Amino acid sequence: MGIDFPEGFLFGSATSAYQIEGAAAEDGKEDSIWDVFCRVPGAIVNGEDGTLACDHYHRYAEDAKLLADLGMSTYRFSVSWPRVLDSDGAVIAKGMDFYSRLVDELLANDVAPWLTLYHWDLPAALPGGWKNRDTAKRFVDYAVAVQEHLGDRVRTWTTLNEPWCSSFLSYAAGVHAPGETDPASSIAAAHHLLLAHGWTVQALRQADPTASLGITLNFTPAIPATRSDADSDVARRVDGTANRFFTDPIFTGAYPADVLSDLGELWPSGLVQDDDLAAISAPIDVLGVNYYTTNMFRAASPDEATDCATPHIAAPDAVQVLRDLPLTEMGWEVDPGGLRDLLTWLHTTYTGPAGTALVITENGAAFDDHADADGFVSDVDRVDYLRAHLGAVHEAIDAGGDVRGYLAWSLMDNFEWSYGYSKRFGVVRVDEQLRRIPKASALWYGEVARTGHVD
Ligand code: GBH
Repeated sequence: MGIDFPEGFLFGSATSAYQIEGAAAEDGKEDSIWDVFCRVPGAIVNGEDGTLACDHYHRYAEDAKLLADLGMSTYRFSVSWPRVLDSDGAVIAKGMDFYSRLVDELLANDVAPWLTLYHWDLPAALPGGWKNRDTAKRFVDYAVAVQEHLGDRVRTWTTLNEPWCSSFLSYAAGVHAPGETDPASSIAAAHHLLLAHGWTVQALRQADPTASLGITLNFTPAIPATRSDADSDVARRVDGTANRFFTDPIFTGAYPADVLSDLGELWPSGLVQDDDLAAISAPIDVLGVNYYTTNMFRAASPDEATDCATPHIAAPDAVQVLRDLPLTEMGWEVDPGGLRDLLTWLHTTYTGPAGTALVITENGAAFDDHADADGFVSDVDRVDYLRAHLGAVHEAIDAGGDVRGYLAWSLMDNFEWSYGYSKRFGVVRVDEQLRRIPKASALWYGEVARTGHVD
C-alpha cells in the first residue's frame, strides 16, 4: 500500500531570510524594503516584524543539525541582499561569512544547500526599487558576488522567488513591501524582475557552466465557475497575469498576446527594450513550482462592487467562488488535484519541450496548531495536507511529468509577511523561547524523506 517515489527523488524543506534570520541590523546589515515596510503602522498584523524572527542568524548550526535529524536531503534558503552588499555595492564581509558558515554546516550534515538569491528583501537604498531598470543591473552584480563567495559549494541556484508577489502584490495591491498601489508600476516591476532573472542566468552560467540554475514561480491556477463566456474570460485574464505573464517570456521568449491586449494602455511605453526577451528566455535547468491552492472565479455583474485592492490588474471584475473544500488557516482551499493538473500543464506546455525539470520548491499549509503540555503539536491536518499533495505529485510523475523533488514550506514556524507570526506553516514548532520542537508532521515527513515511501 501507499506510494513510492523514484530513486533519487529529492525531499527537503524551505525557508527565507527575512522570515527566519532576525539580526536585522547586525554585522553591518542595512535595511531591506521589508524592514521599512514593517515600520508602517497597520502594515503587519500586531505590528510585528523580522527583527528577531527565529534568530536563525545565531542558531544556524542547530538548524542545520535539525534538517539532518529530520532526514532532509536538501534545504532551500535565501540570501538577504542588504546583509551581504552595502549601499555602495561593496561586500559586507561578516554578512557574507554568515552564509559561508551556513553552507559549510549544511554540507557537514549531508544536506545539500539550495540557494535562492531573492526572496523579497530588496535593499531599501535602491532608488525606485523594482520600478527602476537599474535595479536589475544591480541584481546581477549582487548575484555574481554571492557566486564568487559560495559558488564552490552551492550547486543549485534560484534567481527569484515568486516575482508575481514582488511585482503585483507589492506595487499594485500594496499588501507587500514597498506597499504601492499603481498598476503600471507593477508591470514595470514584473518586467525588471524578469530581466534581473535572465541577465543573472546568463552571468552565472558563464562563470560556472556546471551549476544548476532556475527560477521559482508561484502558481495559483484560475478556473471558471461556469462555462459562460463571462466566467471563462475572467478566469483567463487572472491566469494571464498570475501565471502566463511569467512562464511565457521565460519559455517562449514573448509576453502572451492576450495579456498584452488586456493590459493595453496600462503597459508603460518603452518598457521592453531590444534583447530583453532573449535574456529573459535564457535556458534554465529547473522550474521551481510553489503551489498552495487553486482559485475559482466568476465575473462580477456590472453593478457589483469588487475588492479594489485586487492584484489581478487585468481582472478587476474577478470574484472568487469558494468550492466545497476544506480551508487552511489562511482561508486557502485544500485542492491537491490542482497541483497534479498544474504540473502536467507545465510539463506539457513549457518545461517538457524545453528539457527543464520541475521541482516543487514550496507546498504546505498554515493550521491552528495547539501544543500539548510537553510542547508537542499533533498536527494531523498538516500531515493530511502533505500526504495528499505528495500523492498529487506522484500522479503527475505517473502521467509522464519530469518532477524531480519536493520541498515542504516551511521547515519552521516563522514571520508570515503581512500576517506576522499569527500564521504557522512550520513542520517544526518554534516556541516562545525560540526552541525548535518537531511537530507530528516533521516526524511523518522525515520518514517519507528517508524512505521515499508515503503511507
Ligand atoms: C509563499 O507565498 C512565499 O514564498 C513564502 O515566503 C510564504 O511564507 C508562503 O508562501 C506562505 O504564504 O491570496 O487567496 O488569492 C505564497 C503567495 C499564496 C500568493 C497563495 C497567492 C493565492 C491565494 N501566494 N495566493 S489568495
